[in-house]
Formats: sequence, C-alpha cells, structure tokens
Amino acid sequence: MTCRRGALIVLEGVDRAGKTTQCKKLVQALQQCGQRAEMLRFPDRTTEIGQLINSYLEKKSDLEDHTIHLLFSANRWEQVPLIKEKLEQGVHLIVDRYAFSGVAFTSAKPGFRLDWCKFPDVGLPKPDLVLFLQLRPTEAARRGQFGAERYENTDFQKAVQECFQQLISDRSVNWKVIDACKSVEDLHKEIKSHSEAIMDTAACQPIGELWK
Ligand code: ADP
Ligand code: FDM
Repeated sequence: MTCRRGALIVLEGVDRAGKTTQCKKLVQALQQCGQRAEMLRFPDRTTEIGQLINSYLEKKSDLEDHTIHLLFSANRWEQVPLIKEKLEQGVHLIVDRYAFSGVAFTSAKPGFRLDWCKFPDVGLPKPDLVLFLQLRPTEAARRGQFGAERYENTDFQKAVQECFQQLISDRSVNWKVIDACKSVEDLHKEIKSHSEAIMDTAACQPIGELWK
C-alpha cells in the first residue's frame, strides 16, 4: 500500500511511571516485527533551546515561569518538520512526553490557567494515541528516590497529577489510561496491543492538529 503513514504515539505519566522503559521496549518490539519505528523524547536536551531547558532543570539557571513554558513549547515546534517527515515516510514515532507534560507542569504552578498553558502548543502534530501511565505516588516512591532536578518533589508531582487528570477529561484527544503498577512485561503487552490497533487506523488518515 502506498498511502500508509506512521503513527504518532505518546507516553505520558508522572515521574517513574515507566515511560522511558516502555517507549524503548515498544520501539524495539516494533523493529523486531519489521516495522519502522523511532523514539523521540521531550524535552530534547540536544538542541540550543534544549540546552537552556537542561540548565533550568538542573537548577544551573533560573528562568521566569512563562519564559520556560514557551521554551519547552519551542523545543517541540523545532522538531515538527522532522516529525512530519518521518510520519509521512511511514515511520512510527514513539514519544516520551509531549505537550501534555508541558501543560501539566506549568499549570501546576500558582497563577497559571490551563488554557493559557495549552495555547503555544495548539496546532502541533496531534498524537494518534496518548498512553497515560497512571501510578500512585506511594507506588512511584518505591521505585526510588527523587533526583536533584527541578520539579522532583512529592507536593509538586501531586499538583501535576491533578492537572493531567483535567487534560485526560478532554475527549478530543485519544487517551488510554494504563495501570502502571503492572509488571514491565504485562505493561508492554498492553501498550503494544493498543499501539498496533492505532497504527492501522492512523495509516490512511491525515496528521491531525492538536487542540484545534
Ligand atoms: P519514567 O520515564 O516514567 O520516569 P522509567 O522508565 O525511567 O520511568 O522507570 C523509573 C524506574 O522504575 C526505573 O528504575 C525502572 O527500572 C523502574 N520501572 C519501570 N517500569 C516498572 C514497572 N512496571 N514495575 C516496577 N518498576 C519499574
Ligand atoms: N517538563 C517536560 C516540563 O516542565 N514541560 C515540558 O513541556 C516537558 C516536555 O521536564 F520534570 C518537565 C517534566 C520533567 C522534566 O524530565 C523532564 P525527563 O526526566 O527528561 O522526562
């Protein structure tokens, strides 16, 4: 078939929910089945904007809250030509965090409204599927201590979780909430099965525009 595009699949969730583990396993499994699949992650710390973000997250620099929000968004927009090109070539993109993390982490800060936070990301390539790995803070804590990066504290993470819940209630996005307490292998099977189903549906559809 000639028209088949790749699917844009995003994994979201609180810290230590298993996003990175599952993105890597999914890409590997798809490649082993002969599919073209690649992983992306946001923030992409390798670009010039990504380096500013990295320095902020590592607390080596301070940036005003609106400014860092817009930099996270710009860090996605700078990858849009590549994202579209890959999808059109039939490559499936498995993405570790996307605009939903952007909105949830900024709107968890005092004085930020959800709609203001969403606006810079309106029109980004719309994920065909967003898998939200749901994990209680007590379970997440068992997976190790927080590191030293910005945002890595329990109270802030709880506020982020509440903002994610608001985003999940938006039916314009194809959310699947997954219980992240399961074993790595069980989660992988579930995620692979949801992903394969959406790949067939997405294949002959145009790439959508997020929140438009
Ligand atoms: P995230 O990218 O969401 O922060 P990671 O994939 O980096 O999460 O995993 C965080 C930690 O939890 C790692 O030590 C990883 O080995 C462990 N982990 C990942 N998935 C599971 C799981 N399903 N059950 C138990 N531990 C897990
Ligand atoms: N984060 C991530 C944001 O605040 N906004 C965003 O747009 C994105 C993509 O950056 F604390 C936060 C979420 C997390 C940190 O951590 C990135 P990882 O470990 O690289 O996922």
